[in-house]
Amino acid sequence: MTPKQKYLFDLRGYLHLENVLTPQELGNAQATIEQLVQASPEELPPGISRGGEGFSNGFSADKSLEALTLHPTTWPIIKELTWHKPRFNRGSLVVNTHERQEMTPLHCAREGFRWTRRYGVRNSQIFTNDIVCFFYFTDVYPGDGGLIVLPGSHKSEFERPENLFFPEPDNPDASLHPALVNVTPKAGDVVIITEMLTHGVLVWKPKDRDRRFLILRYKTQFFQDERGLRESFPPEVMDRLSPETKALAAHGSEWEIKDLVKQDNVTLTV
Ligand SMILES: O=C(O)CCC(=O)C(=O)O
Ligand SMILES: [Fe+2]
Repeated sequence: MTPKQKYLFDLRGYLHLENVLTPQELGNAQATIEQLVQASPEELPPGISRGGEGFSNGFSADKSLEALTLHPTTWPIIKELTWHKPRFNRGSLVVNTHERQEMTPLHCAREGFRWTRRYGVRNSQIFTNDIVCFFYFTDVYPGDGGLIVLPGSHKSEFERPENLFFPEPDNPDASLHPALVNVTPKAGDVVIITEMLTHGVLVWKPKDRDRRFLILRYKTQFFQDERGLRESFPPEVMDRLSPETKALAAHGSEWEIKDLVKQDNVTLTV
C-alpha cells in the first residue's frame, strides 16, 4: 500500500480504489454477469446457484471474474494486510435491485467479542484476518442507496448502542447519521474493508438500474471458523478453477509462505 492508502485504511477501516479495472477487464466481467442474469437455473455453470440477490460462487463463472481474486491492484494489498498468509474463501456475485425493500442492518465481525477476528498494527504493518473486496460493475450515485460504513469503527472498543444510527429503521427516506458514509463506487472501482468495520446496506432506490458487484473474501491461510479446514468451494467449482486460484484458496500453516505469494503478478493458467 502507498503511505496514503495505509494511513487511510488504518484511520477509516476501508479503502475506495477508483478505476481499478481496465475497460477490457470491466467489459468482459460485465458481459459474463449479464449472461448469468439472463440464464435459466439449468444454464448456470455447475456449483453456481441463484439465491436471494445473487449467485453463490459467482466468481467461478468465467475467468474474467475468477482473475479478479488475484488482480494486480488488490493482490499486493491482500498480501500486506494478511502478513503474506492469505486465503481466498468466498466469492459471491450480487445483483441488488429495488425489489428488495429492507436494508441490511449494520454489522461487523467485531461485534459479540469474537476473538478469532482481528485488526492490529505492529512495526507499522497493518494486520487483519478478515478482508472483503467489493469489485463494482455498475455505478452508484449519492442517494441511490447501497453500502454504508462507519469509518474508524474497526477499532471501536464499545458495543454499538442499538438504534443509535437508525432510530426509524423502517423509514428509507430518513437522513443518514453524520457518522456514517454511503460509499458510492463507479463501475471498475473496488472497495476494500476489514470485516471488523461496522457496515450495512441501504435499500437500493433506482428502479431502472441495479447494483452489480462481486464480493471476494479473504482470511489468513491458517484461520479456522466453524467450517474447520474443509474446502471453501464445492468439487464442481474446484474442478474448473485455475491452479493459481486453487493455491490462493488452500489452507496453510502459520509459518509457510505459499509460492503464489512470492509472485507480484499472477496470471491465471487457463
Ligand atoms: O451489499 C453490500 O454492499 C455489502 C454486503 C455485506 O455486508 C457483506 O458482504 O459483508
Ligand atoms: Fe458484511
